[in-house]
Amino acid sequence: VNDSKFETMILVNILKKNGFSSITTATSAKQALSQMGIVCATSYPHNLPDIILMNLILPEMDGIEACQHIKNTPTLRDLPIIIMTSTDRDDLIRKAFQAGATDFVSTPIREVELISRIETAYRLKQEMDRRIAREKELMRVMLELDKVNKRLKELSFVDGLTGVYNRRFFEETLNEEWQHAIRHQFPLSLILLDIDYFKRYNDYYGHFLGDECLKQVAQAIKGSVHREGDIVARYGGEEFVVVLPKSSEEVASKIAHRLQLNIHGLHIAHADSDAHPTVTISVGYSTLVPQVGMDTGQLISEADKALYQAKRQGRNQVCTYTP
Ligand code: GH3
Ligand code: MG
Ligand code: MG
Repeated sequence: VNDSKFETMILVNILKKNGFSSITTATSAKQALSQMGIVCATSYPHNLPDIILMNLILPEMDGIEACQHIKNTPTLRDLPIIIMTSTDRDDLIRKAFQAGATDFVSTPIREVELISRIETAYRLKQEMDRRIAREKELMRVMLELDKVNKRLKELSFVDGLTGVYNRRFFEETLNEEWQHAIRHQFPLSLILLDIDYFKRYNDYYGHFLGDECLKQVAQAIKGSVHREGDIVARYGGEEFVVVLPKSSEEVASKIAHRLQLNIHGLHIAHADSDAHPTVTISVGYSTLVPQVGMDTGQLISEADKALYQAKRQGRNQVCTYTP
């Protein structure tokens, strides 16, 4: 960038002689900025050079102001700018550096000095570009890793066969809900359910259909609870557990009966069941307002006792815990 066509011609000759073939010249800073597509600091630049060689003194907009423009454009911040100046005014050189100039050469140009400074600036620019590319790649890999970790965590909480939460997730979440219920004195309900005569189902229909049945039952249970915070998990084998935070006994009873009805609604034939010609479940539930000094085992054990009672009374039914 030089307003003297004669000086520019000499400069271009020197550069070409030293192997720089792609050279764009401008007679003013404004022209140079518009060649790069910079209309204002926010406009998107294009046709970018690797290095800008610019006079300090220019008509209209001088080299210092042009430096500021370029450095204020985020995508151009790292573009090296070598200022050419004949001035021996240290204050202007200092200002040019403050405005973002990378280096300066004094005029009249000494070829060896100019080429050495261009090469150094170019090397630095390449190093900078490599570093930015590495940082971008690192960022991309980190985001990818983050996604994979989240997915892994999700998977470690899900039962592989049925797709509902696993026992580990159930235990962790029940503990959290328990503490929450103690703090706020909310009721907490827990439903345990077990498929009736499932061993016979396996024996009669085979393990493969047994698995299919488990999946369908799990999905039907999941589809029976709708409130955010409710948890459906596989407790083990053909037993499932439903945690209902902030839920009264009435709510638990309603959902327990809905579970029984919805499993009925699957109409999965079970020819060897003594309870019903299709797959059924026995359900036990309990509700309590947790107190300091009690633990989650009490709630589980109460629901389990209720479930046992449902089994003993003939299966295919819902029982609540009675002390
Ligand atoms: P009850 O009505 O008293 O609950 O009888 P049950 O036969 O359902 O109970 P039992 O505990 O005797 O048998 C449970 C059966 O569940 C035995 C086991 O083979 C089966 N089971 C447990 N996990 C799986 C599984 O992942 N896949 C299949 N297909 N069967 C399973
Ligand atoms: Mg069982
Ligand atoms: Mg069973």
